[in-house]
Amino acid sequence: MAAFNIWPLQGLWLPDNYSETGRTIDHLWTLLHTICAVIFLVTGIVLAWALWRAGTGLNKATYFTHNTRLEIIWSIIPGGILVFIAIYQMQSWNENKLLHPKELVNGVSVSRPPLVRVVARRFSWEFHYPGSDEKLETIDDLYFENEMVLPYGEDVVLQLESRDVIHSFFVPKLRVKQDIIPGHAQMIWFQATQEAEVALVCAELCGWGHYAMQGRIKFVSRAEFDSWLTKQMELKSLSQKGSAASKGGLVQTSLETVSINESGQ
Ligand SMILES: [Cu+2]
Repeated sequence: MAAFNIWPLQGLWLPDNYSETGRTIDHLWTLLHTICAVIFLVTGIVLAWALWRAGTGLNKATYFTHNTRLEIIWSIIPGGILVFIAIYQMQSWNENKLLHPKELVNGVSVSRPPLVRVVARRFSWEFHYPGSDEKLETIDDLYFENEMVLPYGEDVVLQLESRDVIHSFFVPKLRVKQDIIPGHAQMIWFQATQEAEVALVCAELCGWGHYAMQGRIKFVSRAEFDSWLTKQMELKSLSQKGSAASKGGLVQTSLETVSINESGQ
């Protein structure tokens, strides 16, 4: 893996990145693997040198119980590296996990509410959008399965929940991975940089159908997103009016009304 940090292999390991904060995660990934590669090379060279010395017969075998100076050195160096990594990654951790995006409402800065409620269950993804009342978990929510449309170029907050066991919301091209614990609503956020279609998978072994727990996320412009959402609301109210069977229930409509420019991927 370390070899993938060295030209001409550099860039072949990680998938494309469409996330604003993904760059810092990729940078950390490269840094950590470079540190690992250096340690691997240095220990390999020392080991080869020790074997060569033993083979020449220059050294007789000796026995000693400990070497205080050596033990201090090999404790301080790895300890120092770990402390450096812990401090160096703090900004990235804050951006991705602690600093919930804010927005201004009537001049007051408040936490940005979730745009979609994502419910994981064995073995699929449910996506619930607020309906015309702009509130989640009400009767007019829109419901889709395994396909989600989101706007790019702005912070998107998602509310993750599980209906049954532990799942993990993993979008490699956004560098997002978050465990979902039953009974706990977990917020995540990210900002996509461009129009794209990316894969969503479950990264927590959740049963026999785990492999099939896959979804798609389409990123479109804010204008396209708004018109798509309005259209879905209209379709839902039409369907509720027209069908007694769907009274008070959830209606699943197609996402095919949103076109994605394939070259944007
Ligand atoms: Cu799973």
